[in-house]
Amino acid sequence: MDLSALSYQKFVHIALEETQRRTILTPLPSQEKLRSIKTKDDTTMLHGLSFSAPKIRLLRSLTVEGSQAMKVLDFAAFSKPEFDLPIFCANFFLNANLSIVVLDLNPLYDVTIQRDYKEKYYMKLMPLGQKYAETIQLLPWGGKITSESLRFFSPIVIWSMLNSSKYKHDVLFSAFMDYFQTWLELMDQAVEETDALKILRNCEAQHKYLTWRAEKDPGHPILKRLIGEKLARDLLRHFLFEGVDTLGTRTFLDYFPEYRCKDGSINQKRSIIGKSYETRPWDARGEFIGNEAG
Ligand code: BLA
Repeated sequence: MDLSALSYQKFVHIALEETQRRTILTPLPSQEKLRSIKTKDDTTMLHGLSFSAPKIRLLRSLTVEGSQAMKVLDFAAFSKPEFDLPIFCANFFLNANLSIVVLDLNPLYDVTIQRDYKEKYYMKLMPLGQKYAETIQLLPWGGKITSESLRFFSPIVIWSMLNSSKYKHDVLFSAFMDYFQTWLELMDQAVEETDALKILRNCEAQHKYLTWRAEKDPGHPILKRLIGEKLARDLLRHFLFEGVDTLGTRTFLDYFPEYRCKDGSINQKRSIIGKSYETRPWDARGEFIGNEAG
């Protein structure tokens, strides 16, 4: 597929415009450093933007564009810990053969365990998930995934892996905007928590999520190849998953001890359990129906 006409810049611009209609965005210092980075191959550019707002700790976007070989969008929003809002997560990867889509309001708490959290946010949102996964069928379940990732996904997650000729940029744009508008509405309605213990729990939950992604996100090898190990690490820890070094003190192995090697280092494999969930592991009511063997 010819990628030249496709760009994720529009996604970012419109999402930021919509956000500004509802709140006041303040640019964060991290965006100055990473506003644009030229890659080693000299044709691809990385563009970063990051903001905070009264209820938002971090709203950031990274695009990789330029060369015809690939396009990437990594867009996420994290609320301040006084709110237990889901994490807005859009990760799109596109090359000539393959397109990968992850779009979700990632739950702060594992919804298969914390039913009250699921009720609070997702019961109302099931029709939204159904719309793209079932009704229009243009973004079908992408097949087996890293099992460990699933606990960070919600019942309305769109996970899709398409060959690029089937890829529909405009459908993805409308799904992205639907999901982001939903997140902005949740933000509007969110009431500040005052219980210090609950705020601490929210903080820790975000920290666990950041710790997972800063270590195991599938985009890392590409970022390292494009900009080198050192800058990629900087980008991950101080930009994409900013907060990983400040919101908590527990380490990756504290949260995910199953990754500990005999010598005490972190197992480099993305998954210990392996890939599973061939089909969508939630039903239309958001009940978990998956098992790891499936
Ligand atoms: C693949 N990206 C994937 C996959 C998932 C995600 C689930 C399928 C492979 C797998 O099962 O691991 C995304 N995984 C997530 C997200 C979470 C998670 C969002 O756990 C959140 C909790 N992807 C990017 C960026 C790049 C990228 C920035 O976000 C590139 C710069 C690339 N993702 C990318 C590639 C693949 C992929 C190349 C396919 C190759 C592979 O599986 O390693």
